[in-house]
Amino acid sequence: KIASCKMQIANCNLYCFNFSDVAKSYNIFFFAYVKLFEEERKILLNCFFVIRIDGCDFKKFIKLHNYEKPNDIRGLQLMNACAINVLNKFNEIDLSFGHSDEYSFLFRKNTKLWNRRQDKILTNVVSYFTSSFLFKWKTFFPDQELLYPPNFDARLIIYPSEKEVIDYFSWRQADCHINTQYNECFWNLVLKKNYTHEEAYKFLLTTQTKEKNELLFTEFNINYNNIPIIFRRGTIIIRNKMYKKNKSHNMDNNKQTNAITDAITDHTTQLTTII
Ligand SMILES: Nc1nc2c(ncn2[C@@H]2O[C@H](COP(=O)(O)OP(=O)(O)OP(=O)(O)O)[C@@H](O)[C@H]2O)c(=O)[nH]1
Ligand SMILES: [Mg+2]
Repeated sequence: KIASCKMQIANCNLYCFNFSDVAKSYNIFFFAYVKLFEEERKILLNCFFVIRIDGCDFKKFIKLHNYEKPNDIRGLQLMNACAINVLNKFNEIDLSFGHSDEYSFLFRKNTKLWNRRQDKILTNVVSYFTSSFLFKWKTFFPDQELLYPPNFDARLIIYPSEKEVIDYFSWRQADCHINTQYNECFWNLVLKKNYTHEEAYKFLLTTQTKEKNELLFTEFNINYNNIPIIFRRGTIIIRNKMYKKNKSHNMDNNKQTNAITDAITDHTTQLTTII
């Protein structure tokens, strides 16, 4: 492929002298060699893969669009609606998990979608999520004008077995819990005790989980465990209509995904929808 590419580049150099003539002729074959530079990456066969999308500079987006602090249920419901849209569009995603400005989508091991072309799958998922976000904005924020178009980044991570997939989602769930606990403390210090952002940040720098819970309880009369589970643990959306927690899945083609879902929902995550 490379040799043929080089040959065509050499040929192209020869033709450079007559470039305008060639261009005039609109002969596509003179230019088509540039396609050879394109790379087509395929996702490793027989592996799970996760696509994680994340809002770009959402700290700014959330501030400008007057999200409630520390958590805005409208924002999470909008993200969940976009994720359901994605699951409805791409039927080889079996499970997804989201919190804050991020969502992760788990594709099944034997996905055949677009012959497992990585760029095609990744870009379509993130662009569909983003267009859904714009499309559904007014439903969840009827009184807030969308001031500029938000964008999301995306990455695709390949996992060879159920263990890594379960650990991946456990990691994102732990991240959700740590961020929620931190933000709850931070915004209560700022809004109710008039700390500056920097003071609140410095105050929380050395506190551990237990101390944060005590702070919330003693200073603000907040029992962390009473904060809605959607904020503390995020949201899971699963596809399988037949799915029943902790039941055997003999009738099911997707035993692996069900095992993963069982393991993840054991963390008492908010399970929003089974579609
Ligand atoms: N007030 C408020 N903030 C939120 C809410 N959900 C997410 N955030 C904030 O959104 C930000 C998301 O974190 P990041 O993704 O690390 O930050 P980012 O600004 O998007 O930066 P990049 O992802 O690196 O581009 C954090 O600052 C969260 O506190 C919400 O419901 N209310
Ligand atoms: Mg972000």
